[in-house]
Amino acid sequence: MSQSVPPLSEPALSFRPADGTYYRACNLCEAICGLQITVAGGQVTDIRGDAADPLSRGHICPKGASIADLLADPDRLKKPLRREGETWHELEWDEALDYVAARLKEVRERHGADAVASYQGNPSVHNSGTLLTASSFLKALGSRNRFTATSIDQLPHHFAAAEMLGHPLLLPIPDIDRCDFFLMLGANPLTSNGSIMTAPGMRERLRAVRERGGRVVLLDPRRTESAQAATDFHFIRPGTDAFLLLALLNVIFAEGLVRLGHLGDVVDGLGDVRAACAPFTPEAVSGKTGVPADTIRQLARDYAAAERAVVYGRIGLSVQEFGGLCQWLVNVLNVVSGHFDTPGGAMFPRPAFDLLMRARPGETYHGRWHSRVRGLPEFDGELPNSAMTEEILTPGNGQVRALVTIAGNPVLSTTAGAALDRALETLDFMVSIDPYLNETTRHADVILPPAFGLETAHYDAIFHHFAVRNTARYNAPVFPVTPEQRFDHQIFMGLTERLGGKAGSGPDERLDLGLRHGPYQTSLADLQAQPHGVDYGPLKPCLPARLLTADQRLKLAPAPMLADLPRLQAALNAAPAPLVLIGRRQLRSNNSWMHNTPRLMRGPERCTLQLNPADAVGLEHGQAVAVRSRVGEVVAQLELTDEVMPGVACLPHGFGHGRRGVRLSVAQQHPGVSLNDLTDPERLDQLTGNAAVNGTPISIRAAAPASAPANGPASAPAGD
Ligand SMILES: Nc1nc2c(c(=O)[nH]1)N[C@H]1C(S)=C(S)[C@@H](COP(=O)(O)OP(=O)(O)OC[C@H]3O[C@@H](n4cnc5c(=O)[nH]c(N)nc54)[C@H](O)[C@@H]3O)O[C@H]1N2
Ligand SMILES: Nc1nc2c(c(=O)[nH]1)N[C@H]1C(S)=C(S)[C@@H](COP(=O)(O)OP(=O)(O)OC[C@H]3O[C@@H](n4cnc5c(=O)[nH]c(N)nc54)[C@H](O)[C@@H]3O)O[C@H]1N2
Ligand code: SF4
Ligand SMILES: [Mo]
Repeated sequence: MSQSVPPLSEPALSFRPADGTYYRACNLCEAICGLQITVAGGQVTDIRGDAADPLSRGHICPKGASIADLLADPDRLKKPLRREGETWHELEWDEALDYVAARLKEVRERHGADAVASYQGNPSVHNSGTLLTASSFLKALGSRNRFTATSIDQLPHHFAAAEMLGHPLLLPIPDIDRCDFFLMLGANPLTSNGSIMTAPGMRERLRAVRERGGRVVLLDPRRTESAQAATDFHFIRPGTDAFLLLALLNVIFAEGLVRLGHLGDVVDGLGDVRAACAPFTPEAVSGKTGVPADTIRQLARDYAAAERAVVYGRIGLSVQEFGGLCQWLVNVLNVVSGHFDTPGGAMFPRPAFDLLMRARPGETYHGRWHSRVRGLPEFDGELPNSAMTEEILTPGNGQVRALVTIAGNPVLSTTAGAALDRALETLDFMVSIDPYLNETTRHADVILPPAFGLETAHYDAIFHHFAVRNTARYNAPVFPVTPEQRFDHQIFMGLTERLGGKAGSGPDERLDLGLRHGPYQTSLADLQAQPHGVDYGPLKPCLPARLLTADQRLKLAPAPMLADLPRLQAALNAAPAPLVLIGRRQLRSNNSWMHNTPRLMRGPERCTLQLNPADAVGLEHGQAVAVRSRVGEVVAQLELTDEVMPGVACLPHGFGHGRRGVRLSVAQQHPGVSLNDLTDPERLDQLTGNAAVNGTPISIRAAAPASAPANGPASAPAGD
């Protein structure tokens, strides 16, 4: 697939790339597609998939084809800004870094290190500079109030990996290219392009499964784009997957289908799992899940019998009240059916830059401290982001008085965003490291905007860990930066030094060192000489050698999981809410932050509330409806469709750009409303602390159309 790109209108680039063809990995999502970028007359004239990339093999999506637009965006910031009241003034970089460091120190000296909180968003892991240098800065800050987007995303995966395998990053990845039975829950890779499964071109990969006679089974409360690529699709009620997974296990144990294969000697806890799933027969869970008992029983048999099969559960299984149990049970299913660490099953990549190289066996990652107000447990150095607002607003020792946001937009991305929006106004100091003046950064005292995207060198230090094939790719920047610009890593290193911390070496030096000592003993120079990427072949079995538990055994039944089962059992008989809300990713979005790219925003209104006609008594397609939850209300346009199952409504996240003071001129023409003005910080997976944004109970009624965009959504008075 290729998409030709018209020349950018009057680019704001004073420094242009030389004419020619450039190869560069896309860093916008987890698929890390290779791109081929043509520059003529100093302008990008074409972007297409790099057919020679051994992982992405020419795949590209509309976002990748628009990646150069970000750099020409007139709203994008290049110099530090300082806010005085409602106006912003430019600062020189040294002046800005000095000022920020001084203010952070002041808060720390007066109120202690924990008074300075941080929030790191998703693009931090898509930028090698941020990924490799922000941690030194956070260490220099020395605060226990560290928040990230992880706890509204994949925390349950890390939790299960840490408990079962000994390290949060030892994540099993579906070996999709060799599997013949792909059982997928709570994921929509045809839209998201895959997550915790770096597998660009999922449409083709799933077609290949079908063409070799395999099956693709999908369970989701919405008949998604990915359902078109499935051989079997079933609706499942939001938040009930743990019951379904236990019932699958129940059948596997009851019918003697357990096979551990080469892991037979290293697995602990098989008996505990057998006991845990005993009460959950297909008949016992069918009413709760909405999946017929016969379907569940047959699914278990077919999956267990398949030679090369894998269960894969992604964000739909994580951002719910039983996220930790779900991700545990996904792993258990793969292990007990002999589909773990074997070709075509769940496998472990071996990246050239291996973040686990220096990991010590037997580390503890969970509950070493707790949040001040609600006592929520830390995981891997972070606290649940649903605790952020209360930590800012609740007076007392350790109250958060200053905030650093890094590549994040928590006002739109985290629970009860409207409340956080107001809470940010009460801070003594806030700094945002971000190229945009958006719903979150508008509250900052200072914005430090980095050079980003095609302006940066890129090696994907994270997503090769999640890739379905072992490859490596390093690319130099495509666009030169102007003397006034700084990279994320320069900002972090500058602040670290000013705070008296140790900045250490820059990202390229760190990468080079890691690559030299990594499994393929390569180097940055080697990779740079092969700009399409290097292929190290398919994934290989590696257990038990790669396990990082203290005794190098695989823990099938960790104590925290078993202890969480009574909570699940109690939910089995609880009456379900009549109507619950789930999210909806869209191909031309990237969470909250790519709505300012004109070519991605063409077409009809996207921020609609989908509802099954059976639930729309007295309401009409296209009308405005007020959607109310325990924490807020928004007004959205109603879209009636049987794509969503009865009892479920669906709204995309990442909209809500109508707030005052935002400088996103395109996004503001399509403001939409924020799903997270409805999600509830009290709804958590109690095991892991992950936010349960899906399954939020709501009610709907007819409403007057939403007020003019400039005034923002009705629910978001947003303290400005
Ligand atoms: N209800 C609901 N809520 C959700 C989700 C959901 O499914 N439903 N999904 C959740 C998930 S999975 C995630 S990951 C989060 C995302 O939550 P966040 O990470 O908080 O939000 P993003 O919208 O990704 O915002 C990214 C910010 O990074 C900036 N940025 C982009 N590139 C760079 C860079 O290179 N350097 C720096 N310094 N900044 C950069 C952008 O301008 C933007 O402000 O949202 C979560 N929220
Ligand atoms: N185009 C685009 N791509 C993206 C992003 C984006 O915003 N836009 N965001 C990126 C990020 S940060 C992430 S983390 C990944 C996420 O990647 P995916 O996990 O593939 O993301 P989603 O498309 O949200 O798919 C989740 C699915 O779970 C379903 N679901 C909701 N609740 C439940 C439930 O209780 N049970 C089950 N079984 N299913 C449920 C939803 O209907 C949805 O189809 O996508 C990444 N890629
Ligand atoms: S799928 Fe992801 S990595 Fe590939 S081009 Fe699109 S945004 Fe970039
Ligand atoms: Mo995410």
